[in-house]
Amino acid sequence: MVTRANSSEKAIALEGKYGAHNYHPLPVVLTKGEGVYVYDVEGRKYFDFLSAYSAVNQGHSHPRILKALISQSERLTLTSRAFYNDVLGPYEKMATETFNFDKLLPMNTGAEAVETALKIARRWAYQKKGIAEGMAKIVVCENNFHGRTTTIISFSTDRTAKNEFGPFTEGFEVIAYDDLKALEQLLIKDSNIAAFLVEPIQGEAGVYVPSDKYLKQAKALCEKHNVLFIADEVQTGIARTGKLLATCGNCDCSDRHCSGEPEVKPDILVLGKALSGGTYPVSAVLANNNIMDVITPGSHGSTFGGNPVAAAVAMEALSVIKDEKLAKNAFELGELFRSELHPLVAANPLVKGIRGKGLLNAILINDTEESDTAWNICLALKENGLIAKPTHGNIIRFAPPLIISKEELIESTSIICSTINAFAEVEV
Ligand code: IF1
Repeated sequence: MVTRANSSEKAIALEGKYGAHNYHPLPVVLTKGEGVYVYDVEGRKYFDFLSAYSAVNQGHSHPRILKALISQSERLTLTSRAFYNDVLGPYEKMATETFNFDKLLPMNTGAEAVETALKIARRWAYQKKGIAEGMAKIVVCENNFHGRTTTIISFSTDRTAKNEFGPFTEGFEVIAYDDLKALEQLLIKDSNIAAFLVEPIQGEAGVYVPSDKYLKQAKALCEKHNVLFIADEVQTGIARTGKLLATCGNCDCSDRHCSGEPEVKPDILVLGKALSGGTYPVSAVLANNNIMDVITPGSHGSTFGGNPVAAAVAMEALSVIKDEKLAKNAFELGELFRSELHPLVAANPLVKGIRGKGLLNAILINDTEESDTAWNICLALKENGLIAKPTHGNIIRFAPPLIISKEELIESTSIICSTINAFAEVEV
């Protein structure tokens, strides 16, 4: 029987007493989500401008995705991969055709999918590139975020996420993000490089959008040096940045929403989060046969990876993205969001800048990373009916569900502008 806290205060107290303190949530207790809105226990309504870190791109409790979740759950939830099931194959076919790869390896969380991609890259290096076993190295970027497992934090540069969790996994080289020279120098110097793992936009680091040519030229350097290009699109994928993928549009580039920059096709693509529309943990690794064929029976797996519910939900979640043209909406409303906030950036000294692509944006608060200004602004936004969360101190990420309408976006940007302008008056 489901028990619910009947007040926000009680819910917060219960989590404080009985839950590990691995987060410092904004003091709001949510009990319902619908489209772009979430509701707290006392019935207050908010625009959700985090979308569970871009997992709820299709909107909260999308009816079509829920229907797939419920009907599959009533039929068959889990078989393990010891046996076949009748939805995994159709899902793998749909997803590989959608993203234009030969094969898909299904996992559950983003971190598991990143770990899987690292294992595939290492084995490819030994079997296909001829690197001596145990010597493969993978290049990553400063301020990366790829998950929380011990191997992944081994190459993190975020002390909070890494400190006192050692000993760490070896075989990683860290270079500056958006620095082609650093990448080229390393690829020339070290013949044991198996792969380059990169976020097309660094989400957690503060929505860092690299220079236009970075991804394409980084991919070209990888090709030149026989190094795999691994795109972590767990957060930027599934239409969030105004294209189906931040790296590889794979859409009809005649559409206005695809700004037409040439596609960058990763060797290994990592997806998660909105692959299920936020209803279930679903992640995936996609690659072509010459890379994916290093995975043989028994060499990798997961109890829940590729389960029937995940497959059914992911098929519907991807269909919703296509049918509702959410990449186009993200592109157009992302442009509107940034233009609506430009006057605030120009006029208010508290806001240093705005950056982003599609509906993955962030404003830079004119204060130190250690300050609580961004946090206090988020508290004020919450009082005015919009929830968002700072990332790295002085940056506030704004990422609503991609189904947001123009009217809802305008209402949201006016909340953001009026809140920050009022805040600045009080602050100053
Ligand atoms: C937390 C951050 C965002 C991701 C990318 C892999 C993963 C993530 C690019 C791992 C996950 C989540 C994790 C969550 C908060 C959130 C986050 F703040 F941690 F960094 F979005 F920016 N690659 N990001 O963004 O996927 O295993 O979580 O399914 O750990 O606090 P996961």
